[in-house]
Amino acid sequence: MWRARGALPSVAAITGAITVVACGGSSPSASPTSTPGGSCQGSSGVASTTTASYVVVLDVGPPEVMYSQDQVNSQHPTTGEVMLGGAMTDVSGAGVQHLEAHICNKSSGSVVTGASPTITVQDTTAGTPSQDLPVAEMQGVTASTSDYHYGNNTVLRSGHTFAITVKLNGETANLSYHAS
Ligand SMILES: [Cu+2]
Repeated sequence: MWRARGALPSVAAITGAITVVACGGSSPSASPTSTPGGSCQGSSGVASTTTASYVVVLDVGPPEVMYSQDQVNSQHPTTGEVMLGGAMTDVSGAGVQHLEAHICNKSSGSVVTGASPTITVQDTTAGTPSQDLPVAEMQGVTASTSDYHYGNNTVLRSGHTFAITVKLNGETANLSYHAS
């Protein structure tokens, strides 16, 4: 985005501040804060889709060891995730998975942080009603904000297919995941 220094006539010649708005025209006024530099491309995910404004990448894996920021500061873990908001659901038993949704602004690629998406999970194999996933915010203990994501632990029964719906600011991302 920035012009090379060599292309500028001289520092003294730049007297007026020029504000370059990268994507202001497409940002809704109620947009949550986001952090430039992050990317949903940092995670391959198990499924991904786009809405009008966002890229949503779904990741599913085994439960992570979760830490508070204080614990990270004192224990210096090298794996696991730090809780940034919300709370993890106390689920246990077979089929417990860590479900996470990474959300980025489609226009800029920046990671959407501090938002309040909703996530619902429906077992389409069993045909049971969709359930709300309590949304916590977290990121890998050694990761940057590029890993910031929303999600929780939940039971995803092996052999079943799940419809996972992420909604943010009136936009809906429909994703599918088959638990092997
Ligand atoms: Cu997580």
